[in-house]
Amino acid sequence: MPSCTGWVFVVPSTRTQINPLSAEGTRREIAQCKPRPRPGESDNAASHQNSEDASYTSSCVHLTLDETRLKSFGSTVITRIEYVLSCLFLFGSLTALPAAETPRTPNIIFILSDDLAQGDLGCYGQKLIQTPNIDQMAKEGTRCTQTYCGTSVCAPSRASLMLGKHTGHSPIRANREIGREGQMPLPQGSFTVAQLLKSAGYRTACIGKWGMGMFETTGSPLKLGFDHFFGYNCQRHAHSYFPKYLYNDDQRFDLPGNDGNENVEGKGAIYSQNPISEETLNFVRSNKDGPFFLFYSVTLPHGSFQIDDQGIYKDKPWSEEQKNYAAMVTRLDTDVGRLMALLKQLNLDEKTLVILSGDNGSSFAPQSSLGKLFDQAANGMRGFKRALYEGGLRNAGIIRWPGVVPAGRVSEEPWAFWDFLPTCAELSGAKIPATVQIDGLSIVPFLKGGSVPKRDFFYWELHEGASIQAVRWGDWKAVRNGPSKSIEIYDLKNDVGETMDLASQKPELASKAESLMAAAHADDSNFPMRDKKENKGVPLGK
Ligand SMILES: [Ca+2]
Repeated sequence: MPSCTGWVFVVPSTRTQINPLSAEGTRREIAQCKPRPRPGESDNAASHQNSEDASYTSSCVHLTLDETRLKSFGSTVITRIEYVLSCLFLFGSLTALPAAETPRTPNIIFILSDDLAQGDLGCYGQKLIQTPNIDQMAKEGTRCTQTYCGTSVCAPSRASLMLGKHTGHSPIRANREIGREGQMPLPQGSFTVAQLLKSAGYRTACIGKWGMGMFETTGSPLKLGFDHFFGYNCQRHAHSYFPKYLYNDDQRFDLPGNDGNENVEGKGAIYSQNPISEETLNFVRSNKDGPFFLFYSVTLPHGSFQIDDQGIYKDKPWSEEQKNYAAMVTRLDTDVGRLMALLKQLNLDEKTLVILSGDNGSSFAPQSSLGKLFDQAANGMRGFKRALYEGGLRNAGIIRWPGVVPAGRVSEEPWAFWDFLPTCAELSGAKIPATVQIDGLSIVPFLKGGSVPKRDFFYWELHEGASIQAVRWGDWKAVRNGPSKSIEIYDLKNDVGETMDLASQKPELASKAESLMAAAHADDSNFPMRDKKENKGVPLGK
């Protein structure tokens, strides 16, 4: 990290309240969308504002949204950034530091789509939904067919990713709403991958959706290692793509003209993915001298199935839901493409590890009209969101880092979300505190062309209704759909669809699975093992 003294002061200009759609040519300042520099740190923004949407002047920093262009382009909100910095003497002194004094560790971007199905992507066999940019990313990197989510719904899957723990040890093991807005927070003492990377000098941002604690709780992303947050904190709030507001750090970021309707008929002036996407680009531009960690927790294509433009699907003979869903997946792809293009433009390709996945399997049953049309289960997996069969747990796993991660490799080697934290530790050189227990293993050797580490087992549980569990060791998979239910045994090598329960034929495997489940599961009073709902538990961390 470059050393420096003093502050760079960031001063938002005066905000005005003007209806964006009635004020032709008037730019309304909507927020300062840039991570705030901290004492002793430089503001890198000054060195790289060369794009057509950005200009560099001098004296304060603010982000403006060009309202005329917003109206003209309809679905595409084009933000314009005017960076103005005081303390130019500080910038001058920093640029004079020799590069050799700042050895690099890679930038890390984890793109986590919400409710994406592996089978939604062309590179995993999708025929109807177009995803050219993600397919290209897969060609340029490694495509994993057995990347496992933390579990099969949002919050606990994300907690597993953030904490490096499987759901037998994680403090979040179900989606659980707390109050009118927000979910059960990560408790005091949680140690996230963002805290880890921050300790190694990374600038960190979560942009998109959080869902693990509102700002006043112990689960606030801003208390757990993220320098910057932008988007939805609450999962339910994220059901609207035309929300009345998002959050910029912990401050409301109003989106005038939106109705906030969480149903499919929601409408508005600003599709939330527009400012969210722009903010990811802003963060990368502002931190191009790195290292940075971007947790791009994109809400697409989670319901409600709202889209501002059905694009190439508009005239398809499909239902509105089918057209909207396809357009949402393609919109995800388009914005991934924009991010990849920016990395290339900034010469960050070979300095940046990018991983793309989804937080749980498809939200559609294979036999539903949408599931059938898009044939998301074409790869033969059983189950979907909220189940612990492979269709609920396996997701896309596309890993790109030119020059390091093999290009064009397709791997069946399994790894899981809880491997991400120790992988980041090895990449960054950051130390995981001795008091922090994790379950994951670093997959850095795999990233570099080798194999995933050997391990005894993978484990999942979920407490939505009945407490369900699954364990995989080798090619054997066990599922128990409630503590009093029988253990099912499947041979994934020959039966990825988990169609033939071998428990009665192989009782020794059922016994082994029971032992593994017992070893992996730590009791948590918030998530007692139950056969039936309902289990509200006690809110943590208020
Ligand atoms: Ca989800």
